[in-house]
Amino acid sequence: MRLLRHSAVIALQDNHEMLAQCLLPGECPVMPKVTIYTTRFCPYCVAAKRLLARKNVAVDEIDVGGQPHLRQEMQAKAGGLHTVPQIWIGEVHVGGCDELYDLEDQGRLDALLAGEHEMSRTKA
Ligand SMILES: N[C@@H](CCC(=O)N[C@@H](CS)C(=O)NCC(=O)O)C(=O)O
Repeated sequence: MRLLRHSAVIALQDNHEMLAQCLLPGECPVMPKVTIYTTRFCPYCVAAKRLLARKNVAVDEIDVGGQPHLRQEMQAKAGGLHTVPQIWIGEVHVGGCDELYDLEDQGRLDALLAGEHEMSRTKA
């Protein structure tokens, strides 16, 4: 739904290249890139990805399993948090799965995904 709305705006600009970019994760010039650090067999990761998929959000997924340098990168970005998932919407660090669902329950997730964020936080 949201993707269609953005696509329509871009199509109105008669810029097919931009429209094509919107179909690739993290390439849309309108919607913020969503990054999620995960491991396999992580139920919280599955639940977080399920919510984002339900909203037709393409994600840039970084599997840190067996990749200590990627887990370190995640931890450094997340202010020391080590659990997966860790989720960013654009520059905004959402936190983990629980925080993502909290945003949804508060009715704030869609705005954040649309790039209309008032939020700036690093959640413990
Ligand atoms: N409250 C967290 C819980 C996340 C969590 O416990 N994830 C597990 C994997 S499913 C984890 O990272 N455990 C510790 C570890 O692997 O270092 C959230 O909602 O994301």
